[in-house]
Amino acid sequence: TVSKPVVISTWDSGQIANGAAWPVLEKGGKALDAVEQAAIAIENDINCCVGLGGNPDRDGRVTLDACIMDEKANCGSVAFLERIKHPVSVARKLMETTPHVFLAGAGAQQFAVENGFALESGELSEDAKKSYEGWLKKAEYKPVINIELQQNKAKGKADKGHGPFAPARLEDGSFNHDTMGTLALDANGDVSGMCTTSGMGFKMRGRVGDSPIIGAGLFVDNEVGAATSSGQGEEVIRVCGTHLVVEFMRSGLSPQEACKKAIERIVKPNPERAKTFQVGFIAINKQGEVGAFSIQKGFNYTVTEKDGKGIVYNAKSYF
Ligand code: SD4
Repeated sequence: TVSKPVVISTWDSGQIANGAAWPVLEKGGKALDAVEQAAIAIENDINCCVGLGGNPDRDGRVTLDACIMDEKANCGSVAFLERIKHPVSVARKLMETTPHVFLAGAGAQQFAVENGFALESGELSEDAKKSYEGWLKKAEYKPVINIELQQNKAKGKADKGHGPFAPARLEDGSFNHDTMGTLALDANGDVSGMCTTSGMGFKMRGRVGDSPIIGAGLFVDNEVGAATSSGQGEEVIRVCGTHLVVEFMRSGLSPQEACKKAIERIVKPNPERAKTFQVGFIAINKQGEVGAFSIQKGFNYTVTEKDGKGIVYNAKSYF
């Protein structure tokens, strides 16, 4: 039996994304529209890692990466996009109105403005300003795994995971990962997905992660299912991570087994080094089964089906 509709998003902040996707799916709407609504909701939210409120690059500017893919293998991506509030909607516009699939930087911004997207001020959110000032003090460039979990532990607080509910903003400016990826299977049985992020906080200017790259941050194949990722994008790009997850599902693995095998592929060449970064995958198949797997503990995801309630699950992990 196929369970549908269903929507799955990265992190517990996926409750915001799924909450916006569900009304579309519940009415029998398209997975593509549902995942775009998920993106808009999380891009409107002020949080460390998605949208214009997110952490800036090391030069103090917020640069956004995003993509979207539908059941017909149509896709659109934008990278290194500045001062535009809804990068996934720009990616969708590109997908639907041009022969291209990927625009970057000034050209992506020009395309957005020409298509009626407002050019925002480019000012940092209060939170981002604080994080950036903190980061500038040391300007160290070192990822810390699930840092706010560790901080919560140190403060004797319960582990709350990532997300706008427990923002991964750090006074010393260390950064963490909280990209929003959303996958939906609609009532018609079609799959679509999106991925949106401000990328790695305090990244080098011009750095692009996995999130806008089809096959790395997101992949959809309507015969099989879809996958999306969060974490250190460089490691996902190296193995074409989400394409790999979908191919593993095609060969018969469940979404969770497929995510696990893709994580193993990342870890295998250098398990010692893999201890120093986080990657998490989520996936959905055409039966509406979902799954996830990460390198380190602390990755979670939100699933919404039937009653419309977003339930948060902890992913199993390699270490
Ligand atoms: C990136 N994968 O830019 C993204 C970062 C991320 O939560 O997941 N942030 O590498």
